[in-house]
Amino acid sequence: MMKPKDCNFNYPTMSSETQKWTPNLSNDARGLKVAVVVARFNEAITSKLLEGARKALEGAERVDVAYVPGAFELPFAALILARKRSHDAIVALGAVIKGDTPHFAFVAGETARGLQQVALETGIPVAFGVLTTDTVEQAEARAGGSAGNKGYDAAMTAIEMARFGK
Ligand code: INI
Repeated sequence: MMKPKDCNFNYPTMSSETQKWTPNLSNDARGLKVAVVVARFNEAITSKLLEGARKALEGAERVDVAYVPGAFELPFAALILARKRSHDAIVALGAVIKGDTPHFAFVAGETARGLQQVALETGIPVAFGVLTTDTVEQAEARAGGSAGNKGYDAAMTAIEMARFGK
């Protein structure tokens, strides 16, 4: 089996010899152009996620915010933006809260799948800042409450992935 030192490329965690692929783990948004797509469904929650994302992106060269009706529309909007190639990364924000119908599973699953597909097909990183919770209370806790702010976390991920391999 090939040992790390025999590889002709360097992978982030492989060895201290890494140069090109050492990840830049700085939280610094400077110089980055980032698009944030936000679902209006459960707006009381998603507006808090946006607040968190804006905080993480302070200092970015540009932050463009676009709104869509619900989480299900996030992949479409992300694809349109990614194809323009005007941004270093995209942050998708939404809140899918379980109700009494199977709708939740379809919306949550397709949103996650679609966002990953956009990233892999375009090469523009898409951070998944979509809450999928059983209750409104759980969503509130993750949108600036006791469990932090997943919008902030997603924006931090976008910053890291925008710099990945560069
Ligand atoms: N959209 C959400 O963002 N969150 C939800 O919890 C949700 N639920 O539960 O229905 C939701 N539905 C709307 C969906 O995203 C689409 O906008 C709609 O189906 C039209 O395509």
